[in-house]
Amino acid sequence: MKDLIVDANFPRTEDNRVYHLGIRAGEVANRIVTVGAPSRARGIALYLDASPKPFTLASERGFTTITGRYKGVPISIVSIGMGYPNADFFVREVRECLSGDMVVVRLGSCGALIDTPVGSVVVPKSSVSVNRNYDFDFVTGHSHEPPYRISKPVNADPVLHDAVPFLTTPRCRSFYSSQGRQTSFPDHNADLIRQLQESHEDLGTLEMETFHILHLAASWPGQARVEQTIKPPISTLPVTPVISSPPQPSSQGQPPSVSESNSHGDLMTPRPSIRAAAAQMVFASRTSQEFITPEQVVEIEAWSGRAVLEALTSLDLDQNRIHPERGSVWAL
Ligand code: R1P
Repeated sequence: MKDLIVDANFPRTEDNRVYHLGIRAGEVANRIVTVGAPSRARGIALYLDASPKPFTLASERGFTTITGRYKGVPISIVSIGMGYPNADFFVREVRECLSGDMVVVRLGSCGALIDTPVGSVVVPKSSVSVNRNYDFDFVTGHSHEPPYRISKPVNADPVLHDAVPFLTTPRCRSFYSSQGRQTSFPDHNADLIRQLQESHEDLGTLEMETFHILHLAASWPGQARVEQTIKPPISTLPVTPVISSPPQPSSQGQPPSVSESNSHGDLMTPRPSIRAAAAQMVFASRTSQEFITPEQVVEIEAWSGRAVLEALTSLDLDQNRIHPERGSVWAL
């Protein structure tokens, strides 16, 4: 860390850069493609307009943000690495850098449980979470607890659903144990995929970030409520629940925060939204055990990346509900 941080609650630098992504308002656009690998982000960015020259920021924590225009429409490509904690940093920190509506499509890789060849793309209508249960005794295998917990589904925005089959996609906390892979650890997961398929008959793919992105989008104030089945942990200690409230809108003369304001800096009504969906490139077939080749990766990332850019930029967003161009890195 080389910059002075001025806020312990939502850490930012003195010039308003968020702590992990390193960006500030005006460096991320309302339409966003998020990917796992920086090379994928750079590959998709090759399709951006030459002018204005795309802005690129690689943060110290491994996030890369590339912002420019595609066919004239402002768009960002953000590489977040792997796992739900990084997805969490991404959604929360981008949201605080963005006025107006936020529209996110994750373009990630996955393993397919259905009989679809590697190199195809699946667009899930919803996602469930598979969580390793730390209260299960993985050493002895004796426990009143199940080794894994499976959540209820959370839905994607219906934006990408027209052209491809509707499937349910679980998000798994880990690549190995929660995806039913057998390793040297006693993961008690030999039956996990069968259980998943029994509980969600249209289960299609396994990956690690989609559920959390969809869940945060659905949890954003003003969005449809998401139901959860995950039980709270059992504690033997007395606990006093404390419910925190989000900061109140600026009724006491404070200007609205970036995340609740419109392109004029005024409080936006209705509130800014977050819409999220995912497209998942099948890199591994869990039925045939086939794995994608490097040549196929180049090919699939190119055409699916372009398809996601097209899908996002053809979305009709209200011009009064987008981040101001003035002062932004996409200003012409
Ligand atoms: C595991 O190899 C990683 O690949 C998948 C998983 O979700 C996990 O992040 O997605 P990405 O290719 O987008 O990283």
